[in-house]
Amino acid sequence: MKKLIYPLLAAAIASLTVYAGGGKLAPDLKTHPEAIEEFQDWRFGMFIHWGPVALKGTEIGWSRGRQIPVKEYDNLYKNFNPEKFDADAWARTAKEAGMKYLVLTTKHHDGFCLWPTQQRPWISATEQRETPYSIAGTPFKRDICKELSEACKKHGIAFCTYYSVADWYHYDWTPRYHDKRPTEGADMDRYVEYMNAQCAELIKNYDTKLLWFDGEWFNTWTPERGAKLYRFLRSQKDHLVINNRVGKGRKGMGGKGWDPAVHSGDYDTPEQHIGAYNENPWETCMTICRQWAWKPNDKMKSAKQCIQSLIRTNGGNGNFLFNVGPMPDGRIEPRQVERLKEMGTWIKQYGESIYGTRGGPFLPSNQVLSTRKGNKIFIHMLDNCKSVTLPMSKSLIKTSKVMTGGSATIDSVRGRDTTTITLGGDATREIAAVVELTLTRSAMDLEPEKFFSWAKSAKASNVYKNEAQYAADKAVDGDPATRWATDEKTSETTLTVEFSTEQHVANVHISEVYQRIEQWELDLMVNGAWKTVIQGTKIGATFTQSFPGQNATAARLRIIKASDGPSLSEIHFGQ
Ligand code: FHN
Repeated sequence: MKKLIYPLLAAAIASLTVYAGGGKLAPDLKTHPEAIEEFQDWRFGMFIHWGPVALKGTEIGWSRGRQIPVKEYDNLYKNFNPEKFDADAWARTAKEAGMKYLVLTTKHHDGFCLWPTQQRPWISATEQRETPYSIAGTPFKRDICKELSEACKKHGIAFCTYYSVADWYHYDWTPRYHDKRPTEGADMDRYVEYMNAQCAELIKNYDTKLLWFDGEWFNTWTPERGAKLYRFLRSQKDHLVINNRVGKGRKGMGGKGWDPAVHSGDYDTPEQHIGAYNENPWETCMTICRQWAWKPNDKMKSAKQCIQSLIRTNGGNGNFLFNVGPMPDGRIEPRQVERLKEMGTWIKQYGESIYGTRGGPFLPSNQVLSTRKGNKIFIHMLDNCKSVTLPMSKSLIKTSKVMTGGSATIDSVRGRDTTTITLGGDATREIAAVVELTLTRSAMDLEPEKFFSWAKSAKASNVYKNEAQYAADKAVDGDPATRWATDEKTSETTLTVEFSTEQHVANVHISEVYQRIEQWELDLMVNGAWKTVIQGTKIGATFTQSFPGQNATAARLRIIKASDGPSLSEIHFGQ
């Protein structure tokens, strides 16, 4: 196979090869290899944000001192009595959804504990609460963590625990958040003792498989404390996975890798969007509705959005952690249970292309995602995508089958190291058609060629405020979460993509943001001259068009008319 990796992308990937585990502050502590492999094999999990705040239907933690006065929020537990809580029902819901792990917010930023911790928080510089601030102090009293960890075990779901570093209830945690209490005498070391003791309880009493930290972004939490906590946790249980929010290396919500100098943790955690393809383990966490905790009549994602988000995440080599917010009576909303069942129905049929796979070997595109396992590659073709040309020789393919039904042809473009899959009219699917390719060799060691992105560089005649984060290369970085943007009222502009080597180009996939483009043309640089191959009008969120193939060294999108500053999240070229 041709070396299709490109300098730009190779450098980007190399920079993400980072210290995992304890990071540079604890270089002797590497991520537990079996634990992280097991985590990556799970691919799909349930996130649960729950606590007494469900009584108010506002956001957990964040509504304390905002929509709900601090005193009222901190006393909600006295009325928290989720009589319909049924751990077995929750675990069954996760299992029927096709989920392999479950992460429960055992303590969110509001400090309330969903297990009968023995630790009593400090409520002033000199005074400890008489009793722990936990489920034991509610009318319900039962140990949610115990019941849920046992139900998970019964149903073969890995029980995992979210724990917030930030604790706005505990006097020793600063900074305060919409909370007028003084900070004099707040003692961070004393808080860390409290936190270590609680994490030790979660490990010892509930055998958590993974600690999902959060709330690390405050400056009172330091890289040194993160590395120390990572070391402490691994001393409690070596076969443990810990996310990168235990340290300080995370680069915002973007899941853009991490800063090795201040990093600790075993995987990256992009939030509320699909992370970019990454060799390192990562997981997107996302809400099924809009709020993390339960909110009456919140807007819920469609089955298509839910299933495609799972596919897109797995195609990028990530896990998908999907969040539900149970109601104050202890039930997960029936409509959310139904939506998860719809995901489970799809996964029951095509889970072979999900579980135990890794992303790639082809870079994610708007409509085509690939996963791989052993000597198989699974090509997911979304939104009724009809054809895709892959940068691999057909000679590598031993057999193929359309898992989702219908017919397909697998052709090699004469004299080229490429293979085109064309689905019959009976095979395209709105959510995803899945084509399984069985190779003559392992799919897992398709090293340099696995990135199917030709762009060496991209430039544009206009970039929004000339800001790097909106530069032309964001349209060819394979990350749907980034975009090339232009200044307001820009009605004409040009984006030019230079290929690293001459390519045979026969189709284009474009994903436009906002949909403002009204007239455009696509040119290819053929034998030193621009040749127009498409004259278009609207583009939209997922545009694909084929044209007679040309051998080209560059492509140019000339936007002739736009209603306002155009923006593209991705533009990909295929053979
Ligand atoms: O502030 C929290 C938020 O409430 C929620 O728990 C998410 C889930 O990852 N994490 C933080 C926001 O990044």
